[in-house]
Amino acid sequence: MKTLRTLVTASCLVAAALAQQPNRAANAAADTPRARSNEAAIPSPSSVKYPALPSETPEKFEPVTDSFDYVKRDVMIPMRDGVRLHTVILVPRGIKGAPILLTRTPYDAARLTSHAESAHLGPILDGYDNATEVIVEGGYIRAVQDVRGKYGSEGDYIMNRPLRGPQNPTPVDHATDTYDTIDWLVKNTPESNGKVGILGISYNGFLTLMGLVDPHPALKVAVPINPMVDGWIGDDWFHNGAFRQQMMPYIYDQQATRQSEEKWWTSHFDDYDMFMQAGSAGELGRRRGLEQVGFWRKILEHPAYDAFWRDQAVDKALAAQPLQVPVMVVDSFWDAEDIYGAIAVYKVLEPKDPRNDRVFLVLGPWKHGQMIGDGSTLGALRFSSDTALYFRREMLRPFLDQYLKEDAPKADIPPVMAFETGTNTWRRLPAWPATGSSDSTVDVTPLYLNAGLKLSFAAPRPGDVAFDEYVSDPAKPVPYRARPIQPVAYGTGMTWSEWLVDDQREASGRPDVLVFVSEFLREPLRISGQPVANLVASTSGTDSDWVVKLIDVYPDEVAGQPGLGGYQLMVSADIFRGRYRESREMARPITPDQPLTYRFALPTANHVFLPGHRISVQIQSSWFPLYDRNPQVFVPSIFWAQPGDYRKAVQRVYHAPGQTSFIELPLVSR
Ligand code: PG9
Repeated sequence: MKTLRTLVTASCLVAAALAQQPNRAANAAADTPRARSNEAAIPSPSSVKYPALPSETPEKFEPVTDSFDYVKRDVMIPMRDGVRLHTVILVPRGIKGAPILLTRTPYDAARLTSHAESAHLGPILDGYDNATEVIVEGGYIRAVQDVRGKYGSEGDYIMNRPLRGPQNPTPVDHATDTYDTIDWLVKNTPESNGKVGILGISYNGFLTLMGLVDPHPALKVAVPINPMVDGWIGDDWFHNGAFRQQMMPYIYDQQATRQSEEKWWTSHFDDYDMFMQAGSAGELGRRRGLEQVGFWRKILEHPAYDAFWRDQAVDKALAAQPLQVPVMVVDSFWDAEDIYGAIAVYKVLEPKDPRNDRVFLVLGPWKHGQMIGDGSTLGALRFSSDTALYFRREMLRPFLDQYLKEDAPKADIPPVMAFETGTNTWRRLPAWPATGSSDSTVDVTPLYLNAGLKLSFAAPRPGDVAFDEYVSDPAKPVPYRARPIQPVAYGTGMTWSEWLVDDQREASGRPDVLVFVSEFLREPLRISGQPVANLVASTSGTDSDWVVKLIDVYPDEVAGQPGLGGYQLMVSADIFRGRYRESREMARPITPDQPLTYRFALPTANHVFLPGHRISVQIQSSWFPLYDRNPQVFVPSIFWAQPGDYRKAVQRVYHAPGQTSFIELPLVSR
């Protein structure tokens, strides 16, 4: 046996040699004759003869998990074109005859199923896209799969891969991938009862909807939550043609690399400054190399609602499909990302359900995805109960059980469960939009903009001042929230997802925001459905954006919650890019100084303006930097507007007989 001395000498020799070993960076810099001569003095590890000191890390470590209450399987499921998709399957230990709950995702299946290192299923699932109580208490097998081209899966990634057809000439899409996945799961999961449910939020909600096209017979139920449905009209990429440039980092992170390890970088604490410095979204993308990414090139090529967007609108695709699977569509009133999708898809599915027992709708007082978290509050709003937990326990769980478990009772769920904000009450409704009932009617009622910045149900009278005006200056666009403006991010302290309930007082004091206000309400005023903006407006420019916000103005003082005194809650709001006034498919210049009508729907609401409150409507021509600036001079593509293109414009909003501006309110009168 080597004496200790020998061992010590040898190890000192090696340690000394290694200590002189310059690091790789130093190596690169010090590749000089002197350094090279040193190299000759340093023995290569393989030539040093010294007693073994074996590695303490085993060649292959085998976790011992037989104490876990679940069995985790990492599998590669073959699709019909040979591409294999990475899927994590979590089987509660010892379970038999259990249904499978599937979520397909571009956001890393491994991450979504390892929120903790735990011997228990609950903690590893706690987090995005896992309604944990439902899965664990419901005794479900959980399957989460990377879509093709992302993370552990093979194949090519296409953002929101279109269905086979004009935008997808290949024989595969998310419908076929879902079918093939379900087929494999029910054949290779002996613990299952052969029934599969699919659910997901946002992009994963889009993927849930894709499973409804030519569905596998084992697919028994689907729950699309806040789904991406139409990226140009009202979901993530544009709203009525105005580009949501704060989504650029997402595109970069999502598509630069398969593992999404290449990340967009920060350059300003205030996103307002970053986007202003670049000038246009196209220029910002160019400066950051975003044109290497296919989806960004497609966005640049398709600023209008052309076939590229129309062909992949999910509501239009599903309208052409028979309904074969029961669906619960889940919507959030204050969804900062996909506020359009759920209602759009519900509108095409509901007519396929004449017996009112296959298509269900839940409308919650939530931000994007909040229904799987805590639903007690949102920003300054308090809902008197955990509305999200109530949804999971009293709606989602019984709905899934009914279709996935042989012995489950019929769920006691009406066709529509709509939370009524203002009164903080769940309403059980037979249809949506609410069409009234035995003791109520819903009438579309114009709420008019009037002279003196008044709002009233009385139309303007002859002789009233005909319009109000403001100057819209692209050099000082209206911030969509108080500065410094955070990026679209979700970590601790990041409040992007709550911005729709920011206090709108912040904007109301600006000279380039018109603010119309009603009298104090003496009676509750209920709206249930989508308000529709009808503006008669002119611009001195040849292009323009119009932002319309319907706002609940709280009393000057609110007992019990002083911070709500005078609070201006945005109940429903959206933007419209004027160049698409005549046609979404074709941008056209606006005739300057010509009062023209702009009509566009605002997001769904189910809200009561309480007595003592007032109704307000704010109008402005920028919502920055969430939306890119309109140069207010018609250019071929706003993505490439040049600094000299951006011009001030005088905006006029008319409220005169024959030129009335109003909001169509879906008024519920009891
Ligand atoms: N729909 C969400 C999103 C898409 C694109 C940009 C930002 C957010 C989501 O899938 O989470």
